Amino acid sequence: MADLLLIGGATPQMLERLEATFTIHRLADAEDPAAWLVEHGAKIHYVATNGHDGVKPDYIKAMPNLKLISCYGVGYDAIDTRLARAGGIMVTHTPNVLNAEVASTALMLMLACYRNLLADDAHVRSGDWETNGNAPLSRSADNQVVGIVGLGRIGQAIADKLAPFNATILYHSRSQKMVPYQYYGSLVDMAQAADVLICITPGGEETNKLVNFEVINALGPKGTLINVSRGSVVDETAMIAALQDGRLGWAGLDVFEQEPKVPEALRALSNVVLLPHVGSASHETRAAMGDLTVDNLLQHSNIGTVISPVPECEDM
Ligand code: NAP
Ligand code: 8YV
Repeated sequence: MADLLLIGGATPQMLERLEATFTIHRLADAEDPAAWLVEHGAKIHYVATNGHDGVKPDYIKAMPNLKLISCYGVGYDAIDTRLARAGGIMVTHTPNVLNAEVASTALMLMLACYRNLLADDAHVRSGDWETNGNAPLSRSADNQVVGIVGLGRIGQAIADKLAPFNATILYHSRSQKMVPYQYYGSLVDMAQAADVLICITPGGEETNKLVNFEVINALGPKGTLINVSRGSVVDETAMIAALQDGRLGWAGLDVFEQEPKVPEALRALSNVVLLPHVGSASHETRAAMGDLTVDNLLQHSNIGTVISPVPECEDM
């Protein structure tokens, strides 16, 4: 049986399937992971990890016989794919199986911001409804101009799910697509034209603080910022300042710069809805992600090919 290093957790269903083919080593069991890898790294042929933990570059270097890193998640910004590829290591991820779930999360955040979901829930629970009367009116989420930042697999699923809300869709990405939505090469211009921005690009260096001070100001006091991509995509400090002084209206966030740390200043605001990175976190979708993570490992172990390589490894 080949040796597999598990970085982070795995569901019981994933473990059951993996245990039939691999000898599993859990990095979490090592007192000193770096020291464990110095001693045992050479026998590891497979790694299963996730979008949060990834694989540190030093760990990749410590596994000279590594063949495949299988990531439980579509975002792989925590894995240095250039380093992996240079070492002949294939990297796989879990695209498509989570599109609908993450799109639902984006819409849930948008609706919660627009319709004051959290404040209205608190109004009932606190007894304010009974003692002080009806809650203030909210804003309609229908007929909005929605700017999608990153019209990829999930971005398109978000656009599809917005159709019944009669949204006008705008989008910004690196390249223009054959879609019936208006393309903006400039994110500032799109933010100016939109009521809502929904961020769903990958993380990493290229998109670091893509939503910056200028973009946030362009979205403006009546604007809503939804982020289901990576915390790094939004300048969190600039966003918090704008939410505090009214330059930005609302924010619905599933992701943060230093997860699971969320700044106290952000948690104190009433014009935000905050989720603990649960964009794909339903039983059904996580099971499908787990299956694909394991399928990639098993197929590689059996016949040397994979199902869903990351784009950087597609021609390997
Ligand atoms: P995808 O199909 O690769 O789409 C990514 C989109 O982002 C593409 O439209 C791409 O534009 C655009 N993009 C990439 N770099 C850009 C840049 N520098 N500037 C502007 N646009 C850029 O990926 P996906 O499957 O939709 O997933 C997107 C991301 O969502 C993942 O990488 C992950 O970080 C995040 N995610 C979060 C959760 C969660 O739980 N919150 C769950 C799943 C995924 P081009 O088409 O022009 O290249
Ligand atoms: C998961 C994600 O939270 O797929 C992604 O990119 O961010 C999420 O689906 C994560 O990857 C699971 O570890």
